[in-house]
Amino acid sequence: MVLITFLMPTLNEEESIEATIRTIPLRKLQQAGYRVEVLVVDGGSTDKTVTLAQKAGARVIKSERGYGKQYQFGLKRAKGEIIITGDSDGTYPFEDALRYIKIFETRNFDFVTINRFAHLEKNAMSPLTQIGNLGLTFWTFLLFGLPIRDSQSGMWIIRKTILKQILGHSSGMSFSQELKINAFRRVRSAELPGRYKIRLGETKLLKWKDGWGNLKHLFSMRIKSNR
Ligand SMILES: Nc1nc2c(ncn2[C@@H]2O[C@H](COP(=O)(O)OP(=O)(O)O)[C@@H](O)[C@H]2O)c(=O)[nH]1
Ligand SMILES: [Mg+2]
Repeated sequence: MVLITFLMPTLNEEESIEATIRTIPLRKLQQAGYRVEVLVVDGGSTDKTVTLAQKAGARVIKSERGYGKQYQFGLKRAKGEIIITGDSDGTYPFEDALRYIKIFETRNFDFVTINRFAHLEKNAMSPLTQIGNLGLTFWTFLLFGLPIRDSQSGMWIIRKTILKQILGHSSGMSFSQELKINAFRRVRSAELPGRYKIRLGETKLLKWKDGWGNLKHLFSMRIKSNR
């Protein structure tokens, strides 16, 4: 029986963590013959996130703070042959996991990323964040030729056996684009359309700092990979 790990990073998400875990279609997946692990990588929450995640059935591990650091830490410790990721804020469609896994398996992908812009719910992303996202995606295309619509999506499906080939070095938000660039260059990858819902709780994104940081990261990655 294939084991699937749902992996989420958390940083003070007490308002959303339980609801997010509850969107994982446990029964449907089990009926389809899969086993499920829910893994939360906490970056030092000071609220009730950890307790609530455990109560909702997750295994919680603690790592250094940082979106990238937490993912590096968690991905290596995930037990599943297939890993599905997403924010712990209710925005990504874990409900649709079974459909995505079926596509992943039948088409024999190693890496899939979900395009949030395909079905973006009203008010789920501010106009400024949308512009920032599209700008970063455009530069990812110009610099790396990546044929995707959403370079900043945080919902990925990864085959554990190819993880080492695509893990980058980013400790912050640029982890997401680095992973995609590596994946599309090195393994069998695709982008599939998905939903993006209104966030529960407060955003941790520092729009200007993270946006600018990601743009600089794209250029520095480009320069390094020319060497
Ligand atoms: N931005 C950010 N998110 C973090 C960090 N550590 C964990 N996270 C989690 O990573 C996810 C992404 O953050 P979020 O505020 O939702 O960013 P957004 O989805 O781009 O608006 C959330 O589940 C956070 O709880 C961190 O250091 N920075
Ligand atoms: Mg989010």
